[in-house]
Amino acid sequence: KFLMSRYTIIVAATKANGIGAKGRLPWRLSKEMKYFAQVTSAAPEGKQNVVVMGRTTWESIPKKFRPLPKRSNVVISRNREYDLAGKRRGTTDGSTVLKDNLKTGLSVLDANPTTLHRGFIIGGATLYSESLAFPLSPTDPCVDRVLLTRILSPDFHECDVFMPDFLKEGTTGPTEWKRSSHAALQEWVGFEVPEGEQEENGVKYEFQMWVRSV
Ligand code: FOL
Repeated sequence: KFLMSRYTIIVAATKANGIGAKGRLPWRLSKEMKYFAQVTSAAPEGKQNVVVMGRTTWESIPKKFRPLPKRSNVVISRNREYDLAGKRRGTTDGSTVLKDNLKTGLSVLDANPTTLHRGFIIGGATLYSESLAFPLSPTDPCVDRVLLTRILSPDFHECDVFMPDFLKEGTTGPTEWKRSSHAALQEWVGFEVPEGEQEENGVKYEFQMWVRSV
């Protein structure tokens, strides 16, 4: 194989890059969550996207929502005996596989190009850090896009997990991240997205897309 697929990180983060507190999301933003569901579910007829997540993120998703429906769920855990089956809801909607590292987790997409569409890394801190690190070899999978929902206010000081500051020079390799226009964001996701500052429950946020050429 001479080119591995490219992956997209999707994340909601405060200005200090806080993403979670006490094993859950620090906020409850239903429209923002709908955006997450719509972006990660949108695929051509007959295809599904892959959502790759760490074991802690899997456990943070309410049982009634996991596996995330209409998406192929991949959970990463070093524990090959991790009991996914015992912890998933009893329906046939959605599918879930366990992989023991990010590289093999992402290989699911390359292995099934006719049934799978896009690959999303949905967290948490460990997978965001690993996947933002520049690929060690040209045959390694890599992240070239971040769909960032920037939580503008309040600060959510209770956050106890953070994503790396991918916009700070040198933290995610030698390449430069550039912010896309709102039109480019909408074109990529394939539906209309509200532009500028949004507000829900007193929380202000903005939908952004960042890309790098790799
Ligand atoms: N990215 C963004 N932009 N916002 C997030 O909240 C987010 N959350 C995670 C990863 N990336 C994100 C990880 N945490 C669900 C819950 C927690 C979670 C991810 C997903 C979840 O229950 N999702 C349902 C939506 C249910 C609803 O509509 O309320 C889904 O079907 O996607």
